[in-house]
Amino acid sequence: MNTPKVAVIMGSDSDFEIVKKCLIALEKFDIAYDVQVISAHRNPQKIFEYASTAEERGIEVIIGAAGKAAHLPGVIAGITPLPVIGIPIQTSFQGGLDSLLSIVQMPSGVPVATVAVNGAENAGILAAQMLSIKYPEIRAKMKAFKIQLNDEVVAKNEKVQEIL
Ligand code: RP5
Repeated sequence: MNTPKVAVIMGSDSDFEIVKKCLIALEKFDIAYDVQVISAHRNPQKIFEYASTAEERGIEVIIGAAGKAAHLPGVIAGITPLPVIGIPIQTSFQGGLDSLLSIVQMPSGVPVATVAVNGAENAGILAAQMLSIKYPEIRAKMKAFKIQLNDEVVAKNEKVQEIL
């Protein structure tokens, strides 16, 4: 098994169904990942320990998924020099607006690259794009993925044209 380049941390196991979409995206680009359930609120010592040692373990991007008062990605970004991507998890309060604002409204100096509510797939793709700056094999897969996206829309348009 390759050394994980991406850490995917979720605040609770209840986030896992959404987080799976991120793991599938990373697998598409053959990116090894480490997945953990660590809560910024319920075990803060552990998140400090994990985030402060991630770089020395070879992690290059950290993805944090959390819902409600979703401090996890921001706390991670405050600890590590690595780029952090946040996934706001949908909640019963206004469709997850609580999670989104908790993650996106970071103070100056501590950014979290925030994807849409439940946007776990995009978090995986964004992590792959960050890594593609350094790894040509990931860049090549990203270019192929872009062509695939284009081809899918062209095919959809052709179907619509046939109906008209
Ligand atoms: C957050 O609180 C987690 O990320 C999760 O989205 C939410 C609810 O957690 P559980 O009560 O289901 O463990 O910290």
